[in-house]
Parts: sequence; C-alpha cells; structure tokens
Amino acid sequence: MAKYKVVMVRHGESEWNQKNLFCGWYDASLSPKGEEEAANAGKALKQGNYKFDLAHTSVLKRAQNTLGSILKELGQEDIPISKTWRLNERHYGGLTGLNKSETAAKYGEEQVQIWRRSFDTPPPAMDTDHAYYDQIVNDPRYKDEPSKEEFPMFESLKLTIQRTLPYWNDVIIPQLKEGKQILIAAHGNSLRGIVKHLDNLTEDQIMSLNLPTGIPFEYELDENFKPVVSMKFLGDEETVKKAIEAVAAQGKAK
Ligand code: DG2
Repeated sequence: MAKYKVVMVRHGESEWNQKNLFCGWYDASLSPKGEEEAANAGKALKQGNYKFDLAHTSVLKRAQNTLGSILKELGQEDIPISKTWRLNERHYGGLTGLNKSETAAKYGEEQVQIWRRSFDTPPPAMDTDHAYYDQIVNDPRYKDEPSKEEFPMFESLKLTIQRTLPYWNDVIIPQLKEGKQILIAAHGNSLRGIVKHLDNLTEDQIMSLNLPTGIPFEYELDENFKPVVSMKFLGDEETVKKAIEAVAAQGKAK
C-alpha cells in the first residue's frame, strides 16, 4: 500500500534546450515555451488538487523559475523552498555550449548517445580555457558548496547520482517520513538519477529513459520507499510520448 507520495518535474524548456545546446551547469533561462510549460504544469497540479508543504530545487534558474511558476498557479508561493547544487543538472563538461546535432554530425550519433545516456561514461572534462569555465567555477552561488574537491568538471550519470542521492536520502526521505507533501523541480539527469534509484533500474534500462520538460510526474511509495506507482505523468499519454521522443531525438545529426 502507498504510504508516501512525491511529485517531481523537469523544468520547462530552457533557451538552451530550444537551441539544442548541451547545458549542464550553465544557467540558462526558460524559453517562452518553457514558461508556458511551467504554468501549464502548475495548472495540471491545481486541477489535481495537489497541495505541497515543501519544495526542493537546484541552484539553477530554469528549475527555480519553473517551480516559482508552478507554485504561483497553485497559490502556494509561500511554502519553504530548499535550493541545492545536489539537484543541479549533471555537469556536461567540455560539451557545455555545444550544439547536440552538430556534435552528432561531428563525432557520430552513437558517441553522442553515449555521452548523453550511458551510465558511467562521462563527457570530456571542462578545461580551464573553456568559454564557460570562469562563469561556472567562480559563480558566487557556489562559494560555500560544493567544496573545491567536490566541484565537478564533468559528470556521468553515475557521478550525478553520487551527489544527488545523499540529498534524497538525508533530506527528502526524512521529510516524507514526517508526512510532508513534497514537490521537486529539477533537471533531466538529476531526476533520471532519482528515478533509477527508486525503480531500481539497470544501467541499460536507464539509458533509454528520457524525461520531458515541464510535465510533472508522481511516485507513490510504500513504507520502505519502494514504488507502488512509478512515474505517473500528469498529462495525456500522447502528449507525454511525443515530448519524450522529442528529447530522445535531440542527439540526432540533422
Ligand atoms: C539538459 C539535458 O539538461 O540534456 O544539460 O543539456 O534538463 O537542465 O535541460 P536540462 C542539458 P540531455 O542529457 O537530455 O542531452
């Protein structure tokens, strides 16, 4: 029987999703379509009568603004919001800022699929002369954490999970145990990490999972935090399917 519920959402389309650029820790804004997706996510949750006590998000504005928009639609803007780098998108290393299709044309679709979806093959590291190195490394939002030792220059999904899961286990689980209704607004890969953990997916199974932008999904969990209902999207099946296919296709050479 389900004892806990948690709702998660990948942010609405960002300007860099729209341009099909590897984004990672670059702090892209929502595109107009992404803003609309975020508002629609809020409307869908409102229609479903969702009420939240607490929300969690990353330190990146595409996730924070999606959350803000959802809470505004819900009329629940005053709930406490925790922001953590542990929910950030995976760090796309040297690929940050490159166009996914152009990268596929240059290195092959198979290589891009490995960089995007393999479990433990990381993208190339972000060198100190990378166009976005200074902007990311010296961003004041990271002045306290992550520590210099923890600060990534690239992340595979495996490495992303290693820094996201402690937050799930040490912060979110205790709040669920207290009976809190929780909403998490984060990113394609930080959420894929949580999904892999919850559904106990194999490395192969997680490779084919793509999360659509701006469509909330719910988990119902038993007393051991095992899913009773997995990834129930709040959207019609056809729309969700198309949105998932669109994400998968981003790594195709044109
Ligand atoms: C995308 C995910 O992250 O890209 O960093 O480019 O969720 O923050 O838009 P998000 C990025 P893919 O792994 O789907 O290529």
